[in-house]
Amino acid sequence: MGLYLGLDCSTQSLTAIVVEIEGHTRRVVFNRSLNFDRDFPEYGTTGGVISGADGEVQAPPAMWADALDRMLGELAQSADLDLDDLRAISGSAQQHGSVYLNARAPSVWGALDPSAHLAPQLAPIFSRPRSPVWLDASTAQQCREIEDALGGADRVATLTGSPACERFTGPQIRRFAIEQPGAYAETARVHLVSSFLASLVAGRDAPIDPGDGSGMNLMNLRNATWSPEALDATAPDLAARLPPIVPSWEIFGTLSPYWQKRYALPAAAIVPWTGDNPSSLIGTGIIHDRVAAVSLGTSDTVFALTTTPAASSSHVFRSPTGDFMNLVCFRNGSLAREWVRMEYGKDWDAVAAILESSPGNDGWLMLPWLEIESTPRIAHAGLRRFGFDRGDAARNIRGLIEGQMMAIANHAAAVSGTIDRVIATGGAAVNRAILQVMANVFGVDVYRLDVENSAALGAALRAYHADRLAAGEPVSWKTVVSGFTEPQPGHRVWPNPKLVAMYADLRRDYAILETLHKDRAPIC
Ligand code: XUL
Repeated sequence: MGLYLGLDCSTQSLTAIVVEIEGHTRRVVFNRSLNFDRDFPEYGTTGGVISGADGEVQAPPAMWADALDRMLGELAQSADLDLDDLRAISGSAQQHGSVYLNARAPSVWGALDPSAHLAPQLAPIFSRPRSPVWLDASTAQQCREIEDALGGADRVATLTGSPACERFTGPQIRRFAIEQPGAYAETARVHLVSSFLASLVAGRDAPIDPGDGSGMNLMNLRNATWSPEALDATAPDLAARLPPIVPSWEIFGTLSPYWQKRYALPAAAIVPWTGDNPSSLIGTGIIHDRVAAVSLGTSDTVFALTTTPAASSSHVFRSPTGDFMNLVCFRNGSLAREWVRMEYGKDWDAVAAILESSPGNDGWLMLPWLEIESTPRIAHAGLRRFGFDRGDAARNIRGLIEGQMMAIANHAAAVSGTIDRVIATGGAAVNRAILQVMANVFGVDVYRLDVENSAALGAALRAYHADRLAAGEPVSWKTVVSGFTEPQPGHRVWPNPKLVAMYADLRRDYAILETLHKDRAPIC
């Protein structure tokens, strides 16, 4: 029996999925999540992060290490698993966030005491105790400076796959280097969240994979190497501070002696970690043209695999298959949905009933920018209501969720010219009423997959792919995902043709409102 572990460190939680693959047996045998706020209250996070002044949003990397420790402990105690069969481990993490380590890190994680918890032992390695994460929007000035140095936003997008973005790693590093030059000088290594956790698992400095590397504004998208001119435009001596970039499937180590001794785990192979979106690409089985995935998580994202990057997409990343993926990211995802539900005192069943009772919100629209938004770029947070006020619970709830779905569908045109089918994933995908709105707004079938956390599943499947490749028995991506990502008939949601026509009109109105209001402050 072969067991493969995939971990996903998202904004709010750490998830572990183990798949068993042998012959025709393909099943998920372990699936558990730890929630940062609930299970690690001592770190004082809200939604997994700590917000500061001037758009700063950070998280303590020690919390992620703590969660990793507890999760591997729980895995080791799982009576149903024979972990001697654990062959390979990979993972994914929220993209763009960065972890700053001093020169002591390699000696510390190479000599950890297996009888003691991980997080306290890591205290001496951080040159910056908190990591800026993807929600951080404090780097507008650094984005402008990087774009000026590299010849403008289009040039940065052509070179790195995205224009300079506030949440991307390069602008974040630049702000740190300029504002805290002493701490930057002490920084020997800048990791992504993904490569930091991969380092902890392997007990050695991990590489960055091209999928997550493309979310940094530092990597040459075409050849997946650090771009010297992007590095120069960002911070001094950055090349020496970045890990190497290696192919997503290149095994770089084994589970460290710390974990082997601490939890009696085997020396499983460690496969580079990637970003949650590239990992979800695998975990949703997006290996075909004309299929887009919509991930409804802390961020909402829509993405699709492509062999030729689209100039119109807001972001082009490398995919773990070695191809490319187009992606659009919306900052106002589950936290905005949760907010509107709580604000009007409803449970999710009541929200579903409201969505079903009057699709189209009687023509009234909302621009759902509860927080500042990344698509389109909205600097002034605040809901924009058209035709109703904040007292009307049903119209606010419908307005927000329908608005989100219209925004996703309108911007999805940039990731894939033709979309015949949508695969929905992420926490909110379990809500059938939301998927019905999505199907009607997109005008195509929407499928939900059995496994909710497609990023963790994708990581486990990537571990399997890399393990077979290293064994000289390569497996096609189609085979890798089969048995795990086929849409189940019971999870299919069909569009209603009459509502599709109505939403087509509303989508046009929504697009006009979005254009008219994106540079204006909220009025109500
Ligand atoms: C993508 C993005 C988010 C994070 C959080 O560009 O910023 O989707 O990866 O999950």
